[in-house]
Amino acid sequence: MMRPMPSLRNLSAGLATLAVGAAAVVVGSSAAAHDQHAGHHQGSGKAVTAHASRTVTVQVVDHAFKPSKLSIKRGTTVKWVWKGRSKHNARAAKGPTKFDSGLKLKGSYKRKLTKKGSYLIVCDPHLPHMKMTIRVK
Ligand SMILES: [Cu+2]
Repeated sequence: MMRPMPSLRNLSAGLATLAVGAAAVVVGSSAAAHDQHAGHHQGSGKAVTAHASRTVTVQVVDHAFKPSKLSIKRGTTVKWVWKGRSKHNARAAKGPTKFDSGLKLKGSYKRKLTKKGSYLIVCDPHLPHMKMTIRVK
């Protein structure tokens, strides 16, 4: 986190995006490792339960969401990671809750989905074809 990675800035946008993705994965897995570690200690059940929800990653590419269909449990966090060269957004056009990542070129956007139902996620600049569905059970 504190360590600057100046050499990565000189790489192509695609590689930089990959680096961002890799960094995010490192953060995610260290958090997961922490949770696992906590799970080995008896008596920390409440805290572990609170951290038990998982994260599912959706890649935002030119011009599609991958995967385009998700079926997840309530409480799962969906993380969209931008990988393309065009700006995209991830907006819940239909569903129990509404949200919008805003137009982005890189980086990521996370949303914890706590309400059951069917969500239609669209990218506004690339409608009608750039969309995905998420079913929260
Ligand atoms: Cu798009």
